[in-house]
Amino acid sequence: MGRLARRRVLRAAAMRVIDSHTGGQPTRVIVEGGPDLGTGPLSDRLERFRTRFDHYRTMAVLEPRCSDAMVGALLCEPDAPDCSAGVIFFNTSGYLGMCGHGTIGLAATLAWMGRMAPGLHRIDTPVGVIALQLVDANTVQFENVESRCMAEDVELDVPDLGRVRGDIAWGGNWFFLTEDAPLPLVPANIPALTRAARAVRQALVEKGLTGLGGVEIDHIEFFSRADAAPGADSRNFVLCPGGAYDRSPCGTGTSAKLACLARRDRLAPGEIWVQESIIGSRFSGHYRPAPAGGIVPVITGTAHVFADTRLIDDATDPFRLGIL
Ligand code: PYC
Repeated sequence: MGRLARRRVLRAAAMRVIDSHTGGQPTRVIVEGGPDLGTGPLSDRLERFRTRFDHYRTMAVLEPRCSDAMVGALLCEPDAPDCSAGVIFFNTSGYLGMCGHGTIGLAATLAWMGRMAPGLHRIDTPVGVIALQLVDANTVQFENVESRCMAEDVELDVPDLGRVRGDIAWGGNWFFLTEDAPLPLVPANIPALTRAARAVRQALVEKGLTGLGGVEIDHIEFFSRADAAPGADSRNFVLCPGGAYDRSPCGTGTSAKLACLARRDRLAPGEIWVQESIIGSRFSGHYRPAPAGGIVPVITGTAHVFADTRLIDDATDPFRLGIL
C-alpha cells in the first residue's frame, strides 16, 4: 500500500460518527476524523469531497456498515459569516444539495454534544445558508433555501402506470410531485411504490425533463390526502436518489410541496401544512413569499440521537470501503 493510501486508511479509521433519526429517517454525522476539504464555499468543498475523498462517503454509509436509508452529513467549518457550522450531506449514491431531515438530525446531534444551545443558529450548506431554531433538545425548526415550483401539470406516460401528471419543483433538491399515486400510501405497499417511483424517475429521464442546468430530477414524491391520518393534511411517499424511500416526510420534499401549493393558491403564507410520511411521522411547515417569486419554507420536526460510535477501518477487511 502506498504512503498516501495508508495515511487515508488511518485517518478514516478515526472517524467518529453520531447517528440520529428524524421521524424514522437516519442521519449519520461525521463529527471527527472526516476528510480535510480545506476552506472556501461549501459548494467547492463538496466537489473536493466528491472527486478526492469519496471513499469517506462510501465507508460511512454503504453496506455493510450502514444501509441505503442512511443520509450522511460531514460537519465542517462554515464559510459564510455568522454561521455556527457547515455541513455537506451525502447518501449511498452520491451527494445532496440540502437535506431537511438531516438538518434536524444535525441540530439534535450538536445539541446532544453540547455544541448547540436552544435558540437561533445559521448553518452553511452547498446550496445556501439555512437559519434554524433549536427549540429543545429534539425539536428543530429550520428555514430552508428558497424553493420554487418550476413546472405544473407535467404529463408522463409511465410503463405499467399509464398517464401520470405532476409538478417539478426545487426545495433544495429536485422533485417530481404527483397525486397520481398508483396504490394507497401505506407501509405494506412500500416495495410496489418504490418500483412505481423508479419508473416515474426513468420516464422523466426518457422525456429529457431535468431541473435547472440539466440536473437530474432524482426525488419522486407521491401524495395522498385520503391516506393521511387525522390532523395531517397529506401523506407522502418519497423515493430518494438510489433506491431508498424517506422514512420522514422529507424536509426538502415538503418545501417543494409548499412551493407547489403556494403556486396554485392552495396554501396562504403562514398557514400550517402538516405533512405525514409513509410510516406516519410528521413535519409541520409554512412559508413566506420570497422576493423573486419563490417561497421561503419553514419546517419543524423532531430527531433523536441513538448512537455515538467510531468506525473501524481494518486493512484486511475486503469491504472496508463498503460494498461498492
Ligand atoms: O429530508 O430533505 C430531506 C431528505 C432528502 C433526502 C432524504 N431526506
